[in-house]
Amino acid sequence: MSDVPESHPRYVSLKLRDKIVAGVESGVTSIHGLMAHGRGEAFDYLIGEKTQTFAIDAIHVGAATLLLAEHPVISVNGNVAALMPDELVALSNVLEAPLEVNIFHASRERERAIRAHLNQHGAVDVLMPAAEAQLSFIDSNRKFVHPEGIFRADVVFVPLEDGDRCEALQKMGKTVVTVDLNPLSRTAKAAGVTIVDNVVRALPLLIQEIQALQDSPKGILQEITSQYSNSKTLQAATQWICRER
Ligand code: PTJ
Repeated sequence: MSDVPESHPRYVSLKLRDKIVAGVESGVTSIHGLMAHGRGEAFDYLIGEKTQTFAIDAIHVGAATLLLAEHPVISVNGNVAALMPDELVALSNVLEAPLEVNIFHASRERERAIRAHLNQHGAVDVLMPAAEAQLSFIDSNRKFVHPEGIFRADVVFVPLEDGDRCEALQKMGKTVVTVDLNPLSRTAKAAGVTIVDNVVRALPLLIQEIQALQDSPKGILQEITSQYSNSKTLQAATQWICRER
């Protein structure tokens, strides 16, 4: 870890970089994760490094969607595991949804390192990809899933994705709730609900929103989801980024 002084104007951002670097060093995060993080940083800069209203609205809908799910599953890759292990476990507990390791850059060792990392942060059971359950419409390593996890899920929470699997999951009739700082990405466009925000800000807010909505009648949750348009959210985020300041 670098010794960034708290007084540094980019303290928060630099600490996040430290987390990703630590993730790479401990075998949790792929080396490619550094580039993905940098791309995220650039978009975060453009949205003012704050959770904007388009994200707050999507978090509200994402929470309702996850609460309505019969079999929600939380997909975990090397970046989100390094950044937010405690919050992933908290989300899994509040939703009573399993965490499932699913990575793009194939590595058995890294899958095991992610599981061990989640276990160290309190996860009891972490589902792992299995050869016998494969997603359709996708050729990458992400096609291998757990038969009782993503394979059977009706709603999958997929923070920080690379696009292909999100499209495949949607084609298979599953709903994807994602967090992606880039409103132009394939994931953002293919998902049912896209939270355009940094996962480090969005995840605590999503957990709070799920707690706030969890005793709501099904009809109220259905009303929340039925009024949502993901393309309008992406349009709002893109307009926000492009507007003159
Ligand atoms: O662990 P693996 O092998 O599954 O690999 C994970 C990464 C993220 C490396 C892999 O999925 C990948 O290459 O993703 P992409 O195609 O770079 O897409 C990542 C998306 O997440 C981009 O649209 C980024 O803008 C966005 N992003 C990066 N960091 C954050 C983020 N979105 C929200 N919060 C972030 N902190």
